[in-house]
Amino acid sequence: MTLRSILHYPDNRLRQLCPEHKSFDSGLKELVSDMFDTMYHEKGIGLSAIQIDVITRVITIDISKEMDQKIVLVNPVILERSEPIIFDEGCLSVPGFYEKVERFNHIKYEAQDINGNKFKSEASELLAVCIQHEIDHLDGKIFVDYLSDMKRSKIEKGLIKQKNNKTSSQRTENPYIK
Ligand code: QAP
Ligand code: CO
Repeated sequence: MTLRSILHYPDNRLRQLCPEHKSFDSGLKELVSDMFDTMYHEKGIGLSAIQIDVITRVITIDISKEMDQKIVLVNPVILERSEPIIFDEGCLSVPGFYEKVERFNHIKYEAQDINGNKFKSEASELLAVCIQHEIDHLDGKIFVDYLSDMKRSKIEKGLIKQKNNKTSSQRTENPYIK
């Protein structure tokens, strides 16, 4: 069990374009294991490697209540998109803020699994939205980019304030807030 600290908006490290992931080895298994540990610990449903400062195209997802349906997507690509849907989104890198974002309700996608095998699949609703949200991270995008300047700056100010208000004793209670 290894928890990694999560980068928070507006950290510029979240703005990098992640390169294709190439090594399907024990290093990837360790990364994915740490990502699930961190994601479950923080009560998330999706996490991309860049959120823990690993700049590569790897995503973990689990939208099940029981937290027993792990999905790993390496180098995911969306092949087809359907009608739009408006979804209330949050993000582990934007803690405490949720806003409506327009996404696609149904997608067909391709990815590699943890062993490097290519597969195609489809997703709808929450899972489809989650995949789109996480692929955005791999391209340096965050859901707040879709909001009005006013909403985005409100969130940015709120998070900077949150960070500045943490004393060192509070910091040891929650190691994920820098
Ligand atoms: C992305 O987001 C997502 O603010 C994954 O205090 C979100 O796991 C896809 C979280 C919505 C589809 C719909 C956020 C946890 C988790 C917070 C997350 C928080 C604690 C967000
Ligand atoms: Co996110």
